[in-house]
Amino acid sequence: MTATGASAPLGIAVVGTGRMGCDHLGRIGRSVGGARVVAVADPDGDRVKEVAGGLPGVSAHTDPAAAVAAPGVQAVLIASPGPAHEEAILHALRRGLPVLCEKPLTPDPEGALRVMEAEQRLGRRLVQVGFMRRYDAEYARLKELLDAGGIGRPLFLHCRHRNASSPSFFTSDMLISDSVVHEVDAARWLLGQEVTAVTVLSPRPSSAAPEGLADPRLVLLETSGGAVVDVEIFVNCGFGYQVRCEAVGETGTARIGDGHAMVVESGGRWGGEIDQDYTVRFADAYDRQLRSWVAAAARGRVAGPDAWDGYAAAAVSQAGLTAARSGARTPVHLADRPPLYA
Ligand code: ISE
Repeated sequence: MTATGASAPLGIAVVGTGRMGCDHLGRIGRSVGGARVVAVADPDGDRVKEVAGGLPGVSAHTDPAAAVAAPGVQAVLIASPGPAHEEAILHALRRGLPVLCEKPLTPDPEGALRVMEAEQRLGRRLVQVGFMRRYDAEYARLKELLDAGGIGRPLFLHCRHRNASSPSFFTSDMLISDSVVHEVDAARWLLGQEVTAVTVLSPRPSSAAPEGLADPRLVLLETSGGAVVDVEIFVNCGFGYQVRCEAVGETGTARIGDGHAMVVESGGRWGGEIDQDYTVRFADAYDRQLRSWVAAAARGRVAGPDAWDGYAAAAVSQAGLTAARSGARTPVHLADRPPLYA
């Protein structure tokens, strides 16, 4: 506790100073109380020194383990590339530190199982996964409606996930493992069900897609409760960033993501603007996610999607990649859910 009696801000190490890492750094300084960055890590020594140089009192590291062990670190935010997540998480768990890890938790289910084994050895959950749509006001309202039976038993979720353009490093697999993974978690969360099978259909790629990128794709998810989820993933749609979800139930439908922000009527025309990027469309969700995590981490708790959610999403993604290659409906095989994640 500080002299004023206020609890001292939670000291956070941020691992990864790429686009999302720096977005979170700005968010911690701007929109989240009760937290401060005390260490940053990135394998690019020049970059991490530059980033830390703009943050008073923050130590710069190229080794995630050193950042996690730095003085004053009480929690770890991981925003490095997916393949690097597991190592950084295990460093934090060895020190008993709460973690917020950007999605995907790990690139494959085997890595997520190792994370869960480490938490089970600790006897408590410490890892939260960055499925931030759960903190979006529209998704939260849709979940509230479905939970209340507002449209009866859900039969379908029709999802549309569109990016204006994809980064140069984006691969056909990433449409599923890095993008559709959001709909996988959203469907599990909205419906309270697991995904049991995946089918992937790919039309002739858009002429706007980079050479060799299977873009767009249609991903069909079957659920343990008998619902069917269809996801159009289109990462070079050209017109903006658009995420929609329409739930169809036995007694009605509910749709989010129409982006009814300001509508301008002028000169005989009407129209609105479409966000161009996910950090804009989901700015509030990222803020709420981080505030919720900081509050829970300060109590040594996990309040949002946990390592089981990250594991389930990784298992569905792996089945999706298999389905994309084979063209066949591919079942999802999950391990038994440990009691720690009940
Ligand atoms: C990105 O990593 C995200 O998390 C965005 O929400 C998603 O729309 C985008 O396709 C991903 O690449």
